[in-house]
Amino acid sequence: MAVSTGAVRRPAEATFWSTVWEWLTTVDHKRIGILYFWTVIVWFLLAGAQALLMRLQLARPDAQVLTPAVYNQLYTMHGTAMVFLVGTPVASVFANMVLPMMIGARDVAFPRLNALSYWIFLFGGLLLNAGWLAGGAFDVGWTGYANMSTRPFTEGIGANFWVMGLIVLGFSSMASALNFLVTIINMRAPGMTLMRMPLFVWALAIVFILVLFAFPVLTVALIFLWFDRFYGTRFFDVSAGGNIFLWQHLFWIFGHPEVYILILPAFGILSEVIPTFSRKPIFGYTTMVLAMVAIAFLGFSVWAHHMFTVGMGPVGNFAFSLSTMLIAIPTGVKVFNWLATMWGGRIRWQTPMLFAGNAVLLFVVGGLSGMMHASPPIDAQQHDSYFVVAHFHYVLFGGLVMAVFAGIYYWLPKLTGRLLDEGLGKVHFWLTFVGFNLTFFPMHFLGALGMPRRIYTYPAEAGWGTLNLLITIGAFITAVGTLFFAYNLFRSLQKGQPAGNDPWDGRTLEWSIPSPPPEYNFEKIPVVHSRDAWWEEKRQRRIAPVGGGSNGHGPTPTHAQGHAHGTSGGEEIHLPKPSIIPLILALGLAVAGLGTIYSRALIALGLAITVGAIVAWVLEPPIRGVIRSKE
Ligand code: HEM
Ligand SMILES: [Cu+2]
Repeated sequence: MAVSTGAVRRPAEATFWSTVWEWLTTVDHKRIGILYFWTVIVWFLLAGAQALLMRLQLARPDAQVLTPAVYNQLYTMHGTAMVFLVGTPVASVFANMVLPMMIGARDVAFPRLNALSYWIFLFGGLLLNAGWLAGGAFDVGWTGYANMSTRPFTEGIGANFWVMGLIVLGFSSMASALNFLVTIINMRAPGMTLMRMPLFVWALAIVFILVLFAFPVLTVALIFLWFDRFYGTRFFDVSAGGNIFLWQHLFWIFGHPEVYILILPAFGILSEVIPTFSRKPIFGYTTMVLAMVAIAFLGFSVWAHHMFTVGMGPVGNFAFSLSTMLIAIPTGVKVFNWLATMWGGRIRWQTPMLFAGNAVLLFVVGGLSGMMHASPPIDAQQHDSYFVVAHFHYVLFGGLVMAVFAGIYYWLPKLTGRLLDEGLGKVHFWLTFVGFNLTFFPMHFLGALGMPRRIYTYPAEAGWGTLNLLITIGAFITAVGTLFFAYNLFRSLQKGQPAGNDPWDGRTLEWSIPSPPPEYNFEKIPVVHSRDAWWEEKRQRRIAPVGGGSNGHGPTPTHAQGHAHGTSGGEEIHLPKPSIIPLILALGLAVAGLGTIYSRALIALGLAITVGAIVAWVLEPPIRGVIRSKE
């Protein structure tokens, strides 16, 4: 094939620094996906360690492991990190890892914007947590309720980092959402109509729409809070005509759609893993799509169920209770369809499927307790108790994180070319399953017994000691499971079995190309004739599922780069040019954010870097070369 510029770098020249440079400047969605992946893993481990510290303190009554001040910072930053640095980016992690391949595209619509999203995510996360180093982290809970978070109630610098960190992170989520929406709308392979898209792609498309509508509301709330803290406005101060409920409304108008931003990617993962391992097409594809659309719409009409106890009165409470209960219907449809997909299937209980089946089970437990506090009088009992802590961990850890584990065991081999170990995976699974339930199931009882959330200790007379001890033991069992997982990840990079193109007998297009895929994914863009495009193609050609990388009959022969065949046939493949500018732009934003806390000069410096980077961005050519596929 003809290479029109000499810019295609040969891997043989790679030194340590050239490799670092390649990662810093990469605009390849797969590499950005790997960067996202490891960053999220690190935040997950850190936030998990914070949870363990809290559990040490709560293991016994009247314990003195942590001071109350540190306990408050820990639950606040654990919750914030789990929501904004682990859960929210899950969509971007998996979108980058596999979405373009699933729709038969060579990359995302805007590769440099994609890199920018990642770098903003990295710097935003550091900014958010910088309070730990600057004298104390934020400490009023991940919900940041104003007035509590305004001065004089919270003077600490940790609050400033929290607010500014979240404002910066919002840009990352929104840029990523826009990029992937355009990618999904414009870059699907020929023949892939909307109703032939994998459900995972549908789930993410809906998530990204939710992000675009929900995050701006949070940003507005955060800016109000910032103005109250720094510039003397009184948005949340009743004595000055402000509104004490304004924050709660704005936060939850963002916050409830946010929980669907967290859980829909998990639904998407389940809808791919379950059919593959049940060897059946998904049951009720159309209803699955409609259910997700319904959940997304209804999700914007339920926010005040977080506020049943503030005194909205019976009409308000009734309306929000009703809309909340309605959401159970489409959610039930999805659970029913997953079960119906498994029904009668020849299920292979490999690690991805273990985690997927388990995610469905635990999500149902969390959904049922959610339905309980959808009723205002019941919520009045459960509000701010450990029952709520049990509920949202069942949804977020039991539903989301378990599904994410399924997705990692399933898809990471596509990117690294190496499988994770099944034995270690099963140990990880069982320790997590047992530890998780031991940790979070007893919390329902503690809540019913009256233990409030967000307390740093309790007296022995309360009688909560035994359950709390069990919970702490459970948490450490879960942690041991997580260590097995981390070990499995590192081990697979060196010693993992080669994955081959299609280790699971997959159904979607990413399994038709090599693992790891070439930079441009598809040498030839596939033509799609049905749902489960790759699976159908295999059935029609009677190709046996292949491990070991020798699947010669796929639509995409593997080697392409750099060989000059001199023919003019084939497709043109545009290779995007690596760029350092996204990193610099993100750095500029973070410096400006830091400046809003420390000094105006720093703001000016940050904005100067940002503007300079934007100008350079516009001037830089986006393409580094064009190659041709073989005819
Ligand atoms: C073994 C793993 C985990 C343990 C032991 C754990 C433990 C805890 C504890 C002890 C609290 C504080 C409860 C309180 O004092 O009110 C808490 C709060 C919280 N956790 Fe976890 N957690 C774990 C995993 C997760 C995961 C995976 C997520 C989400 C993806 C998550 C999200 C939250 C949130 C949002 C809060 C609320 C923070 C707040 O009240 O402001 N946790 N967790
Ligand atoms: Cu909600």
